[in-house]
Amino acid sequence: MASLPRSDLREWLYTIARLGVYKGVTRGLQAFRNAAFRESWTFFDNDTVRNGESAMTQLLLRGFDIRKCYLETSAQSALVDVLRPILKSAPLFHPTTPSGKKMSVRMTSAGELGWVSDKNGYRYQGKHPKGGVWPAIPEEIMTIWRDVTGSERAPDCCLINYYGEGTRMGMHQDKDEVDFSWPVVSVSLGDDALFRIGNTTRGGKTESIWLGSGDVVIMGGPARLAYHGIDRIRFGSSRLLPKGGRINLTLRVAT
Ligand code: MD3
Ligand code: FE
Repeated sequence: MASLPRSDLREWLYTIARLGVYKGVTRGLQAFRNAAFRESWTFFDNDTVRNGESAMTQLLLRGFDIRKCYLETSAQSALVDVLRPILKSAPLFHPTTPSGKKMSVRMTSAGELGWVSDKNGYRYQGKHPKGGVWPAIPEEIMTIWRDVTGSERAPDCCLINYYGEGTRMGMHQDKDEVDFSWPVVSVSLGDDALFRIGNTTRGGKTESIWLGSGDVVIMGGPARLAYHGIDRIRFGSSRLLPKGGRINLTLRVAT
């Protein structure tokens, strides 16, 4: 992978704008350009060819390391295939918040631990709410973790979120893990989602980016405790999942 000199920034920004990678900014490309110079950026040309051109597909935004199109279509389908038996043995459920509100996202987990939420609070536990142990994290998913984190330690939880039409996820921090020095890795499959990134305290300015099928995001360092959420999905924008919607996998070291 070749690193691009900073002088290629302008062209890169237009490429991104054309691909629709960065949206939801109030002043369009200008705001994006300003953001680009405020942040530290890494440019890669991973030879992703779109419309006969090579597109740069990594961007660093507030410490979020975003790999657009990390998985090609065949790898995305293969992942959906390995998820099918997992969803059979550990069905998706609607968690409720400790205050009793039903969350609109449906969830389940793979790994030694799964994340659950009910009237007793948020936590990781060894069993599905219906009682069974969680299925193992498939090797295909472990490989993504190893490739993007280079970490010796394996994640002990792969949270599986399903977003149907109208599902959203409010701004929150992920703080139920024991050690925040481990990164969290997210894999998006299916419909596009508008992902909002905030700060390590509630409120303040936020930035949004569309995550598409095959995109991978690594949250480490300062990004690990940033507020984030999903404002909406573009239901039906992808044909990966037969019934539509979006699956997000998050790999975590919980203990
Ligand atoms: C930043 N999921 O499961 S993925 C979550 O698309 C969650 O389903 C969203 O927020 C989703 O908790 C966003 C990106 C993400 C995931 C976990 C993080 C960002 C994160 C943990 C810490 C910091
Ligand atoms: Fe989260």
